[in-house]
Amino acid sequence: MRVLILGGDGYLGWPTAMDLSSAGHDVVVVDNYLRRRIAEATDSDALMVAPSLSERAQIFKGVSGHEIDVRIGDLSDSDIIFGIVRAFMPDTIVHYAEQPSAPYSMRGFSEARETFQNNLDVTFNCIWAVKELAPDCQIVKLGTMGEYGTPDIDIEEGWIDIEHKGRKDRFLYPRAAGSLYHTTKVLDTDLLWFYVRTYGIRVTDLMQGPVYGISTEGADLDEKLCPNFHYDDIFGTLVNRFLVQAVAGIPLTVYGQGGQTRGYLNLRDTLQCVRLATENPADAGELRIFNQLTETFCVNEVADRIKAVGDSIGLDVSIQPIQNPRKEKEEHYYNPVHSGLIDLGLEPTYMTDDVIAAMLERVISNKERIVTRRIMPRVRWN
Ligand code: USQ
Repeated sequence: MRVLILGGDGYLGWPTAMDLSSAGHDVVVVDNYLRRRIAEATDSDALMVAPSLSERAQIFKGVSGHEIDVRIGDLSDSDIIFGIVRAFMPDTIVHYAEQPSAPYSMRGFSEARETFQNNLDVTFNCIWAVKELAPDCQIVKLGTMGEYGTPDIDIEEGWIDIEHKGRKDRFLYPRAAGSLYHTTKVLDTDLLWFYVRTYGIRVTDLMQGPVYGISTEGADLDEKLCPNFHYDDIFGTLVNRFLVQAVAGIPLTVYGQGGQTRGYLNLRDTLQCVRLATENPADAGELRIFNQLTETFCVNEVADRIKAVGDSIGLDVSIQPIQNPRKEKEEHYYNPVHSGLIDLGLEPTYMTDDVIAAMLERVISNKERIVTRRIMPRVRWN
């Protein structure tokens, strides 16, 4: 298939490009390095230095023989995306090209506006490029489990049947996001749904939980191909942050009571899910939604697991709850359905002690690169 990856420089975008290219697909990636610029401006650089996309594509070709075509451009400019879609005529567009940090989106007016404009503009341009130029192309859109918030009922996969005054209908599952970033993903879903039901485009919206991990088949071919592994308060996600804190000897930063529960998955499973969605497209006129997670943990459980494994390999890990910089429930019900991707063939990589130990070893080998001032939260919700 011809696959166009929007946001190909990201933590997920680059490993996805290598994975789909290794699977024999024809891959073009586009990025404007927005995340790199924000990381530099906020002193939030990743643990390992990632070469430019073109350099990584060259290294990847050298070690695997597979070619990835790189374009640098701002996808919020409709001319850029229309030009690329017209020339490449993709069968699938994997859309990751969004500002992905909840804390950054809550930092102030200009960061909120930048997140809002970038994320909605890219989604809007992507929809129109497909509708006008490649109407049979599937959009595989990265959404987030954070769209749903933490309701006191089970979270269905995107849709819910409601009975009201003796009549029944099916609706998008209610959304209640906890940051402006997560809210842009809610708005994306609504936009996609409007264009699906009005113009019959085909879309898969992946409601993904926080991802962790460094290793993938492609990334393991050469150190320079590894994903952008962030541990800072802006782009770092919970598990990756705790791994680095454990290695640096900094007490694990549990926010508040630590009962916040989310659906986690290994980076390797993100690749499986995106490949499954790509190779088994949604029907024309269908907005197919999957909850993309493999297991649920609360923050305290993640901290306890990483402490236990860290201590067993000779690290001295401690846990120190700190005041929660976010506005979120710290004790709540959480039971998301996540059977759709399993039914399509996903084979989960669970967060076993061996998986945690391997990630810790990888961080230990980069220990001298850890910049400890990037760890404590610098953005508060209020
Ligand atoms: N948390 C801590 N201590 C920390 C960092 C986080 O207790 O040092 C807590 C947070 O308060 C939250 C939970 O851990 O309750 C998860 O936080 P996170 O930073 O791992 O995840 P989040 O900000 O929600 O965002 C990340 C990605 C985002 C993706 C989302 C999936 O950055 O792009 O959409 O995970 S989800 O969380 O399901 O919405």
